[in-house]
Amino acid sequence: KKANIGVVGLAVMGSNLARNLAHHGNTVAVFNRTYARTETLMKEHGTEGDFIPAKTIEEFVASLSKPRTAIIMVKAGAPTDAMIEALADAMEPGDIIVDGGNSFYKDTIRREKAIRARGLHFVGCGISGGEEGALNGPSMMPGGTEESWKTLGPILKSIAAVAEGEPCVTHIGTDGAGHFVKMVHNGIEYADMQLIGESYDLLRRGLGMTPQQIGDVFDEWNKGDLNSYLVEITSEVLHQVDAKTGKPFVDIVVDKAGMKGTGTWTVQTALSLAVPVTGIAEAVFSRGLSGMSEQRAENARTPLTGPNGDLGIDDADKAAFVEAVRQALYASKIVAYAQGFDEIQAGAKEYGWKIDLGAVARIWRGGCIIRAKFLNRISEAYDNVAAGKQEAFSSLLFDDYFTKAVESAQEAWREVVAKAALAGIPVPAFSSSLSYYDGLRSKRLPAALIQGQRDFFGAHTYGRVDQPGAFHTLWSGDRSEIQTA
Ligand code: NBP
Repeated sequence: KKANIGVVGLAVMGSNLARNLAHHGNTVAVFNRTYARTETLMKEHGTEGDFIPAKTIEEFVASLSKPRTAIIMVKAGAPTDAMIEALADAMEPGDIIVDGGNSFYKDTIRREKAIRARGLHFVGCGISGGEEGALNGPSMMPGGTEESWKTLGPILKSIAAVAEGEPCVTHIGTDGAGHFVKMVHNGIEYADMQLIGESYDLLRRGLGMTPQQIGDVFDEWNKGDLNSYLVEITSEVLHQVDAKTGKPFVDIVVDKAGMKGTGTWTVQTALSLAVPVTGIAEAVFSRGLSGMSEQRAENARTPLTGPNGDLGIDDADKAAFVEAVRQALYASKIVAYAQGFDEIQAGAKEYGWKIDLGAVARIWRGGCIIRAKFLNRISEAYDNVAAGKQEAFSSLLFDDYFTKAVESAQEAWREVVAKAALAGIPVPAFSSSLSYYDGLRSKRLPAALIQGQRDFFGAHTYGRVDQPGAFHTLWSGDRSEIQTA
């Protein structure tokens, strides 16, 4: 018997994915550079389904049925390149190499081109959900050719998370489209986590609530519009008590946020595509600020002055402020997602991908870290446009549902941002999202003045509101205007 799918790289992600595949009736060829890992998988889980272990890459490829399909789950970067090369050498035209790691989409574009030139298919597939997702159902974002999707689609559908009866996987687009969308997914995850963090800070420092009490608030929030995996686990973390000290867990953790780079990629890419993803950028910057050890140590010695973080809200008014924070969180979250979808749209335009944004929102409803009820609203909005039931919108903020949601939340949103500023509590993601919203709403922006400055010092020219063309004022001469185009 031959295997219909193979997995290369049997560390935690690869072995969980291989087991998930085997649990769903696939015959799975498995290979790892160091054979001991393959033996461990067979010993511990070999009876869970049909596995074909291989000692060499040649043996592995020979055990696959055609078109041979193999998912690589090794360390990103050079190891992934090495395994792609080894597989391409051993495979034949028509076979399919899948990279399931967290690769940068530009690497995926490069690899796809090289592998296509050899007659094989290369699929960069974003996989979200971590170890748990790999084993029990991830959300998957494959790129690559339509033809490869014919073989790969049913296999991935067999192991994907299921949300409202639908598997959380869709063919995103050609070459690097899948990894691009996975990158933005991670960026949105950063923004979402930052917004939740700011909400916690406002309730903790601003209102003096305990982590337990705030955990209860998140439990409540999880029952409404904010229902999501991240809100759910936030409550779990806040309710956790440190066994050693009896203190709230959140108080014994060093307040320095780590990051592995996908958030940074999202922002760098957004900058190069000129898409303002302020929520994601502020989230990345805030993690950066938390890690500025030298500056924070200096502040501990000689504190910068300012208000102490107390919002000065009477007990009787605290519940109303908690509700205001919930609304501010919801409105800011809508902005962050709208910006993320803008980035996907800009990427699609730049690289010629046809990405179904409604389908992207749908496959994020299960298996992945940003799974949330709210994604139903996003998929509905894009689906309505696709079905011609609604006019196309340039930003999710102009979709009727979201326009109304922000409209009803905005008074609270403004109150929260203003009070946070007065109390000295940093809310970079809340406030930048609000500024973005107000920027979009503004009939006139100070960009006109900036154009004047640019023309003054660099003769960069400007457009006129009353006439087409490009103009320059002779600033160092008689200040008359000339038309340059
Ligand atoms: P690691 O990223 O820790 O990589 C370990 C695997 O890479 C082992 O199988 C190892 O083989 C293999 N490997 C290395 Br290292 N160098 C190699 C080389 N030169 N040639 C062949 N194989 C090599 O594994 P992981 O944590 O399971 O993650 C796998 C992929 O999944 C990564 O790209 C990671 O970014 C991604 N990931 C995704 C998520 C998610 O939520 N989507 C979570 C975690 C990881 P050996 O046994 O012989 O050393």
